[in-house]
Amino acid sequence: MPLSNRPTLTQFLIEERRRFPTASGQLNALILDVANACKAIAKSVAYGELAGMYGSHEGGGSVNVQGEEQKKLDVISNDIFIATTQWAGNIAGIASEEMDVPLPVPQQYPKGNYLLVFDPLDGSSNIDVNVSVGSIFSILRAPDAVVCDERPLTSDDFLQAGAEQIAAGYAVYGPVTMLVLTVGNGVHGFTLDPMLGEFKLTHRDMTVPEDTQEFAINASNSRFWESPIRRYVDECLAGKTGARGKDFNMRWIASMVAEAHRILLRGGVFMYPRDTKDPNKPGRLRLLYEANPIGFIMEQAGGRCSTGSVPMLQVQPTSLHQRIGLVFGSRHEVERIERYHTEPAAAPIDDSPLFAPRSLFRD
Ligand code: AFP
Repeated sequence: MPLSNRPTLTQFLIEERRRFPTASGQLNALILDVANACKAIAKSVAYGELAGMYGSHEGGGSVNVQGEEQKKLDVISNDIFIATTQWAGNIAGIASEEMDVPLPVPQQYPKGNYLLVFDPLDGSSNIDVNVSVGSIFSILRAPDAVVCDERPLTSDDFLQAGAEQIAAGYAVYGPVTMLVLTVGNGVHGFTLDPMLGEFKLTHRDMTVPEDTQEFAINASNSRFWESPIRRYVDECLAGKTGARGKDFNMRWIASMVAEAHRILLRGGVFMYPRDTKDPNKPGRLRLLYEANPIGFIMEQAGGRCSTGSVPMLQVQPTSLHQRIGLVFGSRHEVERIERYHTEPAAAPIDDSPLFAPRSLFRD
């Protein structure tokens, strides 16, 4: 299709809104503000070292609430998200990976009907080595009492199950910048035209293939995995000669947005499961601004997202920066992993020293 015939994100959103004649327009306006934030971050990422974007915030030693080192671009991206979205009267508050507590909309701005939650730059430990990174966002409804100024915003206002999300999406800053969005009516991908500065619809109704022969997991954690995950990965590695009867390929970018994007386009399964590495961290990824938005996208694209045991979107959050085991991607593979979590009978085979790698019963 010629470039000029492709709808812009604005046109797409206006056409979507026609399905809801009573809608206020705040949601569309907020999504466009988020898209503007992503454009500004894409520009910063693209300039890289030319604009002094690489390296740690404040020369190192600066950590976020997760105890993770903050990169310069983490902080810049967070500031861009806030500056771009808080002024317009579309939101009542913001929560971010980079902020300990939620940020209410400053008094000088009107409050809107939504809460915005985001990871401003996922995969930022890859930024200095020029690997794809991204931004992830989730839009929730704000409680009426907060919108009407009857009470202040609290962290608890953000503790909504993923199924309550109104919209979610991510931008991936790769060889091209793309924005992938769901407002609960399928998943659609927009490519940034760098000359026009416009997102154009290039991928309508994205769907995740139900089957796959590709998986993604950080295998250096294998000794900490629970047995259902070890069983699944062992079976993938056994390939044609094992229980699955087919060979699998493996990918690990260590940038979840980039992995999600690959899986959305060609299938696959991503696992950052709950493990025993650190009893204080049940999983590495965060429920509200990583697992839930990616989960909403996967489910809307016909894929599946789970903690390994239960559907992600049904989990009731208990804290703002809660971590959780995350498995998502091609539906049949995620269902298989969920099934392995319900089949304790299968686990002893993995756990038995007799069947351990390089033991009597394994070659
Ligand atoms: P950063 O934003 O700190 O780079 O973390 C990104 C991330 O949470 C997620 O995108 C990756 O899947 C994961 O970390 C990879 O990290 P490890 O493989 O090093 O555990």
